[in-house]
Amino acid sequence: MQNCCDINALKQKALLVRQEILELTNMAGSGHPGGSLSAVEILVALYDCQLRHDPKNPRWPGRDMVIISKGHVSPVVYSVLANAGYFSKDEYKKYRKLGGILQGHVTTKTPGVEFNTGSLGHGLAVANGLAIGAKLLKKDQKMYCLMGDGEIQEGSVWEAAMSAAQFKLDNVCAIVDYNKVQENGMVNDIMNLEPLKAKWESFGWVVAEIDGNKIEEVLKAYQDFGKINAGKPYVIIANTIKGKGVSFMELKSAWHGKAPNNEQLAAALKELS
Ligand SMILES: Cc1ncc(C[n+]2csc(CCOP(=O)(O)OP(=O)(O)O)c2C)c(N)n1
Repeated sequence: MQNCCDINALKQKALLVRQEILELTNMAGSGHPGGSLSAVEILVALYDCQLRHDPKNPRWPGRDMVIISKGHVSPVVYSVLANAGYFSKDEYKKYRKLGGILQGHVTTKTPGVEFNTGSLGHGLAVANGLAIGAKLLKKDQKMYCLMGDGEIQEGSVWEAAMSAAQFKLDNVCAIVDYNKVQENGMVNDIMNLEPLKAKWESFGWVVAEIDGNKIEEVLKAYQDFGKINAGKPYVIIANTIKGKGVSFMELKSAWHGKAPNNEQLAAALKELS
């Protein structure tokens, strides 16, 4: 387990991760910056302050596990993992290249990635299975699952939500990156999720609803996990902004799956700094 839970240090880390998301997608000429930028604080706080893990020994049997169910947000995942020490940043050069360990959607080729994802809607069921396994083996392990708001329109997510409550999986923490935008437009226009908190509660979950781009709120939500949800699964509804930090990307579905060109990269980095 590693920790640097100083708020200013975490904010600096978040800034660095945002810069790397933009650089990685620019270098590859493709990728998913929008839903990566929204999830920065969620993953920085998780890996730096909450998770029991050992980047030098990614398969340590006692570790907590993270399933990146919205597997297209590989830029934020790779930046957070590299900065945690799972692998060298030299690998960035081969992002989205054949033969590299950093593929466009996350795979277990990458140290620190637990499960191949990309086809949306499956991660929560996987986290549930891991959580049941940990309970059967009487291991104190926690399972985290990051999902998108467009993703949770999938029916399979709600089957998994039901079963987590049925099996009393209080070692599962789902995180919904509620950035309000999916691939082709606004979530509310395509398939409205509201009332989202009441939906999860009615499925038997304990819900924390927060501003997911405020590191202090994200930390508090993680700290409550395991304390206030005895016998029930826990979900963090993280209200975020798609494209957070880059004004011309914010809340624009056009930046869901498009890389910035050199000019756009320069403008974005200038704004972030
Ligand atoms: C089953 C499935 N259907 C469609 C896609 C194509 N797809 C990739 S990302 C995406 C939008 C996801 O939206 P959201 O979950 O809100 O992601 P975020 O905004 O956080 O990036 C879609 C439809 C997919 N990967 N899997």
